[in-house]
Amino acid sequence: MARPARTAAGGADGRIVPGGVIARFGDRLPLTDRTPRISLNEGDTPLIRSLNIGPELGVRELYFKFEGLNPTGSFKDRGMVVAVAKALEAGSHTLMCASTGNTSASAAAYAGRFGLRCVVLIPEGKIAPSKLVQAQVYGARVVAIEGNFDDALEAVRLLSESAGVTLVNSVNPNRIEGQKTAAFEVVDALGDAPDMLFIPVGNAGNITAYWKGFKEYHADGLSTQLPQMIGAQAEGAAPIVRGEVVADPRTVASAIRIGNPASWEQATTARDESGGVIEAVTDGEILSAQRLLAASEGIFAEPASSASLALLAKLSHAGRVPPESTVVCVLTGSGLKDPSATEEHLLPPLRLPANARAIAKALKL
Ligand code: AN7
Repeated sequence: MARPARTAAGGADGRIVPGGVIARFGDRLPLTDRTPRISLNEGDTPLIRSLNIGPELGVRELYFKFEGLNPTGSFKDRGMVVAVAKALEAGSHTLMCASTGNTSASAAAYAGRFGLRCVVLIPEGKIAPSKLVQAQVYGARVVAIEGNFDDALEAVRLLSESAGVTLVNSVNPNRIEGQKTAAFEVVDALGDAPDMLFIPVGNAGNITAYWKGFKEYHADGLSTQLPQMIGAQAEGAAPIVRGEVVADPRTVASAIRIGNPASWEQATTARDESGGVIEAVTDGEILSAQRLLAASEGIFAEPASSASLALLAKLSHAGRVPPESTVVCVLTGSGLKDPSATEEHLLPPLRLPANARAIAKALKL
């Protein structure tokens, strides 16, 4: 299948070029003639070259894959569009998921657009308020359970055994298929795979998907190498790092507050096949990486996303990132999703009278 031009909307003739992951990468996705070619124009996110952090850390080429610019503000849309297309093809009437927030927002958006019912289970009081608002405004039925994400996932696995209900967590292989397209975009943009890819790890679907994507492109001769996969977990929610389930995961990065990742084994396979590591960063390291990214690169990513940069900073300070490396940090979601975690570390606004001279004086202009 020919791949349409990268521009989101329209060529010289003003025609709207179909956008989205299915239009652009359909030949690498599990589609049939009956799969509807749906889209919310997800994917095609920018790979932003670092201006300041790379040189500060002594990394020759550092890039940020900013997935916060997807239609619902996170990488989940790439996988959701494929999972929903396949659910429509199968004749499902309901999407169901457990979520720390972003999956529910994404599922709800596609359900609304494509006429499906959506039910999401969230851990009560544990998801960022903006993500809950998103799920609600897109029209999902939100059920808050007493328990954590892992409990919610267990429940939806059972509930989705009913006919006509499709589970759209990343245990659904179509989610992984859609999300692997981010790896394709990284290779397309760089002309080859990077040396190292830093990525936050929660339920571990995304690290699984990127690794699959890199391997597929490499097998087809579209890259000369494979990256080391470097996964970042939050210290209070680091089951893979510790090698055991965390019964009561805790971290400011609510998106990755997960104690028993569904794709645990696939994540360790990605780590081991690629010669990478999965390590933990503290909440303090996550929040300072988030502020650094915003203040010195102009990119506002949510705390979970900033874990990838936090781990890069940690490893490079320890001399574990060769200076000539090409490094990509995946920034999985927008900072606007979860500003509350950040607010307490910011300078409050200056309070002044509405008087230009007084303002100029206070600011030493
Ligand atoms: C911003 O929405 O699990 O390792 O239910 O929202 O593939 O789980 C979100 C996960 C990283 C971790 N960054 O990805 C959910 C959910 C952000 C996220 C992850 C999530 P996975």
